[in-house]
Amino acid sequence: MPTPIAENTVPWPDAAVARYVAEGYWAGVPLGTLLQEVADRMPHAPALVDPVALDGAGVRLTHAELAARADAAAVRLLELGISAGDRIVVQLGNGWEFVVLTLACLRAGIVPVMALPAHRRAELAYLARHAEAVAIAVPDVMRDFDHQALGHELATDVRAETGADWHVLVAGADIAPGSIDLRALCGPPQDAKADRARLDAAAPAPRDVAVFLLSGGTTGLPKLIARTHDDYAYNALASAEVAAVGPDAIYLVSLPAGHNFPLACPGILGALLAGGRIVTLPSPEPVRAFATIASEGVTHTAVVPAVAARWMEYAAENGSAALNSLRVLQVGGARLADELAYKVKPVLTATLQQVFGMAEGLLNYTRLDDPDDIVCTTQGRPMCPADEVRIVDTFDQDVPDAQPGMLLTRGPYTPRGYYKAAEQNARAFTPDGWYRSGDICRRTAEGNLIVEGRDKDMINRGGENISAEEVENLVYQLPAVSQVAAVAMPDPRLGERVCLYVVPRPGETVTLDEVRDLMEKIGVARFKFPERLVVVDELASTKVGKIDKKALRNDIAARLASEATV
Ligand code: OOB
Repeated sequence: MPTPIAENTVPWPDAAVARYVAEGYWAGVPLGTLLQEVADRMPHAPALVDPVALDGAGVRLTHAELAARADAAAVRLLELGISAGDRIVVQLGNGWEFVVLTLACLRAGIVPVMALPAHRRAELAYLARHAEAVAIAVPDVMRDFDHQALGHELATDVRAETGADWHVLVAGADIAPGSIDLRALCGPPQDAKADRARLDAAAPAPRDVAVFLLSGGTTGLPKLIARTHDDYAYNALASAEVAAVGPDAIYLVSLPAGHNFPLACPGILGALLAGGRIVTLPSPEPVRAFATIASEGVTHTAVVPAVAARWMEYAAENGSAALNSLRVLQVGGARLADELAYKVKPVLTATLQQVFGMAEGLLNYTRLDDPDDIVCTTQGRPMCPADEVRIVDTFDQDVPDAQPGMLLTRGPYTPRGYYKAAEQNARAFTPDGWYRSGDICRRTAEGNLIVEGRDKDMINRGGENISAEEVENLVYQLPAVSQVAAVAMPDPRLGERVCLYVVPRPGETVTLDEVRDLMEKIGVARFKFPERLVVVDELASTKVGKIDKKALRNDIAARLASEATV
């Protein structure tokens, strides 16, 4: 039996709970019930469009159809023996199966662990163990990778370790023996009324965990963030309001759907809860994204800065007529350069909304009616009046406005600790529950935040956060490596990429190919693979003897600059 989730989560203190309830941020209704209520109010309104599903035939569902399928899928999961409180690792591409399965989990109180399509054996095995998952949901094959085969390898390992039953749910046309056909599981209901009655009678409690999000994390292994129904519903609903996502909104999901940003900021959940419609695409690649925005009349979408830049290049060449319906372009996940921000409205004709958020909770948005200079030079301000933000120095003392410092935060949708991670919690949270985001920010006189840098040892590759320590630990498995440091190198397209500094053992050599081959063999997400390797005799160190990453970052930036000028 998996450990009950509550045993490993850090609750909000009673006084905070009382405040969030009294002030109305926590509505006390589980997400699945809220979604049902929307379907009851507007059953015939379109809810979900997956234009590329089923070999291009597409899937279109109204709110009533989507809710009924979610219920049917929930009951089918329960009948497989998966119970409320159990965890399922969800690694699906963007598409209707992801949405139906996620809503099914919310209805049944089964907790999805939101993995990314890029994750491979190392990450998935870790997530499955750490969350004590009872199943994994994967595509058959995606981008030439056989996810179904890997799912079964994991299942074999887990069954051998725990002796427990383990399910591999597969979305695709090619269902191997032993897999469960996710498309059938997410298909139309047999008896919608009975499904609904059964689920209504056993709805999860509003303070129960609804989803596990992944933290980019600064330590070797990713951490799980337990988001409750109450906190995540607020997250999605308040985001919908700030982004003006209402019943007439058509929201395009093209970033990986398991990310907090496209999932709930306002994303899939916010658009559905507002009575709007979502359109899913497997990627934000501009040719299909532009065509889909035009054909589906998309009004809102979310991208990372690297994608915004690509869309602007594409629009400069092909015009922006396809984007006529697009009202709001949210950009977040990594710092958007001011120069690029100023081009969004002229080139893409949509209102820019900067989003500085984190899976740990706090969301900052520029407001749609902010003056251009605020929208284009700041990363916005907290979404909720009850969000608490402090900008502090290294002694945790508040710094005056306009001075850079480290951002600490607490609030109604920012949990007070990671799941099952007491040791990391002691570092990532203060004793009185402030989350140390590791971001270096400045607060303007109007209360907007500007992200100036980072105090955490991570690399942000086009919005994907990579822990330097995780990469270093992997590289240390090469016997020829004496010392290694992973640092961010600047990149015009992605913002940053992973660069390795390596000191080989005497008489040994280490190459980039060897490192990448090793990571491939272990089975690590490709976005974490270093893209440059610098061999050095020693690593610069600080006065206290730690590796001087700042010096290394400056070194690689200088090397790149001098290469660019030759
Ligand atoms: C979003 O969430 P995560 O958890 O993948 O990454 C959070 C971290 C932040 O702590 C910060 O370091 C960086 O990503 N970040 C930004 C940023 N948005 C996120 N840095 C500079 N400017 C921004 N606008 O990335 C995320 C979650 C919800 C909504 C949007 C993004």
